[in-house]
Amino acid sequence: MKGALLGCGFFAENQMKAWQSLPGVEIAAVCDPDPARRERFQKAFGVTQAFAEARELLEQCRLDFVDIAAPTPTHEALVRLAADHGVDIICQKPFAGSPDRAKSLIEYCAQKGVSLSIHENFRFQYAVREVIRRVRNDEIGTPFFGRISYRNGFDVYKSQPYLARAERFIIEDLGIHVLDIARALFGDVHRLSCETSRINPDIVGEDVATLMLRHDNGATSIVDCSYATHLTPDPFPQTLIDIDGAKGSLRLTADARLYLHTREGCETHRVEVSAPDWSTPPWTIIQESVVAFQAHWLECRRAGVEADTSGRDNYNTLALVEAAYEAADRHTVVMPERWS
Ligand code: NAD
Ligand code: 89Y
Repeated sequence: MKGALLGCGFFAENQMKAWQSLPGVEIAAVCDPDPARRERFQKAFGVTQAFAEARELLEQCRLDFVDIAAPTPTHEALVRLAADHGVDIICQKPFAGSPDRAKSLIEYCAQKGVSLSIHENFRFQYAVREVIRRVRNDEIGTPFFGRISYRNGFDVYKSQPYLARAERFIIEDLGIHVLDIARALFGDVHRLSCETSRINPDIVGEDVATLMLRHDNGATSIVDCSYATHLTPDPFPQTLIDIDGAKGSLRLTADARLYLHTREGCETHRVEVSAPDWSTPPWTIIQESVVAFQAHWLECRRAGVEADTSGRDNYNTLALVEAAYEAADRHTVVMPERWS
């Protein structure tokens, strides 16, 4: 399978290395308006062709798919362009600036007969996958409560300086992943409330958010995120999870242990990842999840089925982000939009 990577920036490097580690797939071209970036990628990863513009790339290369790792404001135009050229699409999160824009992209891709999948990798982290697997396997019975928590003081602005300038920061950039984990565990959300704060005075957007969600299945979950929490050791980029179910409870802790409590007692499972040989701590669990997501996408593409994080599925995650900002702004409970 032949693909092209659109965007040669900070996160694209993980995607490139992950593609190179997977059998039967080749990144035949890259594209970035910044010559130094595209030339570095072309050289470092032995890519055949490099372009300044996606239009030129799509006109000249015969491809099966594009992998969009460019900044969010470019996603819409790149998705439409790729759909016009009849290639399948993977797009980084958040794939559109609003649920309405997302809906029009999903419909456009459907009209053009191409698949749209979203690079939503956090639910593919090994420890998170293990929690999801045990919940779906009914090991704790029907869940009635969850807390999905992401709190650290890591300097994310160093590698991603645009985050410090974003008016919408932690919910749109990071909370989107944590909300997606909540959906993967408990299903879609009927209503939510949210409060936010900005603790770091040097950034524009919110760096702390606390949400309460009521899921369709009756479970309540708390999703909380912070980039203003000083801890030693710093748990970045781990997501910690507590779930209580009718038959037992699960606790995913920062030492990569998963505790399964039932009436019979407690089992402890190590949920450490086997790191890709190119991984760069502390990013290891995220980098492994990039490989896992891309492997899942390839498997689905080969089987002709939708990826778990299709555009349609991710619409409902994006709608939670929008609802969270509305709830925080109006200090009220909001019923999120959903794909129908
Ligand atoms: P970045 O700014 O480091 O890289 C983006 C690159 O895209 C730059 O090199 C830029 O020159 C290039 N670019 C700009 N316009 C383009 C266009 N029209 N066509 C092709 N390339 C273009 O940003 P980043 O931190 O790598 O983030 C990129 C995307 O990845 C964002 O959507 C971000 O939210 C997402 N991201 C996801 C994760 C994750 O874990 N899933 C982590 C970090 C970033
Ligand atoms: O951009 C973010 C993401 O998607 O995962 C972590 C991150 O890199 C910083 O918040």
